[in-house]
Amino acid sequence: MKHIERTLIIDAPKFLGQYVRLSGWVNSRRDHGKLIFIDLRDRSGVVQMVIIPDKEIAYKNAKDVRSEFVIDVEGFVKERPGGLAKNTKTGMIEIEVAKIDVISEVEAELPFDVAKSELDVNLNTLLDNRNLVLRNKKINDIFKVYDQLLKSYAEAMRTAHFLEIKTPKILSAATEGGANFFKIKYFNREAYLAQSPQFYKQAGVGAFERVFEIGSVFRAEPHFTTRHVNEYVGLDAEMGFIDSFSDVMDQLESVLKKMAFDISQNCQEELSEYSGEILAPEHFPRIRLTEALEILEKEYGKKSEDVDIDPEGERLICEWAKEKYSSDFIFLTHYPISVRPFYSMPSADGQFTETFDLIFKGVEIASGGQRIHNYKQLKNNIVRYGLNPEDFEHYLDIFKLGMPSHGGWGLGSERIVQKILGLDSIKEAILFPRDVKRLTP
Ligand code: AMO
Repeated sequence: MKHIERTLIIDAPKFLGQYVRLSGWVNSRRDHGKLIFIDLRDRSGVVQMVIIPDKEIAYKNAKDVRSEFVIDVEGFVKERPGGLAKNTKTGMIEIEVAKIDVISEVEAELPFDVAKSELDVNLNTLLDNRNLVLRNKKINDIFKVYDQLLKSYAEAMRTAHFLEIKTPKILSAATEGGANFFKIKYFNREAYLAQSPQFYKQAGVGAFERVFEIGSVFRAEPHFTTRHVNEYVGLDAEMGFIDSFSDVMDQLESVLKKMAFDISQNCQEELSEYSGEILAPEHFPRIRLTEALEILEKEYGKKSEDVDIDPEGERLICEWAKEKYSSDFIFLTHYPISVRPFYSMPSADGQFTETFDLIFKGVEIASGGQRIHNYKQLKNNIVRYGLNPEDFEHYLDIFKLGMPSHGGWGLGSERIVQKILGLDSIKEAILFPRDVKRLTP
């Protein structure tokens, strides 16, 4: 027979009465003695196929195939008798198979049925069997939402004339300081994995005014939480010639509104599986951190020892914002100098900083603010933070060459997806997550 082109399963109904070729994975197989039914899955959907004994070779092959075998099939698109399964996109048809070729077999014992609509397994099983698990439709769909998120972010940034850059991830010094860096062997020297693109995106402002990056960030945080991993993908941005850090919040707000809009428009099916919804009002509420702490004490009886907010406080302040402003987002502004990095612009009062965190559905998804752009002020601040300016020689160089006022943010991509879909752990929103104990698969 003449070679015919592959048809995607989603398009099969358009070929009613015609002969087509489909390729994919065996989602399930039911042997009814005389008839064999195979549900075939490709990237576009699932379709029922029926194999009758008259087609001897196809029937023999169908007897041998098992779940997850990859097969190539030819057959006729027929109306499905009884019009069953009308709720699926291909439920009105079935394929009467004429020919089955096995492309590859399954050589392993399958630990569970990945075709089930809900995989009733724990997080470790989900992560240990990642290659199989990612084939489950509901889990596969997490990454369709993630894909839309990345696309919307890049589009929003380009529309606002930010240039996309990629910065080095192997550094001679730990960017953000602290203890949460990975030291690596770099030929005969020591090096560090980038804890953020902070210094390089600021350098980007010196050259391009507006830059953004979608890139890996490495944090040696020994945390066992639902919101931390040791490698995540940061959505960073930095913009020059700002009047204040409100400009940065305005820009971030407009990016998130576009991401929320695109996802609710283009990922309706995926959201419905997770009952995900996003409340993104015209203006996200913005309150000072100290005000938030007062609200927590007054409304929820929650006292804070320090001028900072803990995860429980973030959860409660989001509850408050949802009730008062119908918003899943809230900006907390003006963090004290003691909890912000040395490059943060101090406020006029000398106690607080021109910085913010953005909290979404109970979790911090972004940090940002205005940066110090004056060389002398920055150098003095490094000393004030008990750091050695010599360790920041190359970073300080940027500020000797003329720098505009500027600010930016770091936004965690996986936390957004986790929170939109209501996933218990951030790790479910990552293809192959890395945590304290996990370096495989
Ligand atoms: P920060 O350290 O707050 O700021 O990080 C910014 C955002 O990155 C995400 N994030 C994480 N996601 C998963 N696992 C982790 N371990 C993790 N750590 C952080 C969060 C967080 O809000 N240079 C500054 C940003 C800036 O000011 O531009 C920075 O890195 O969503």
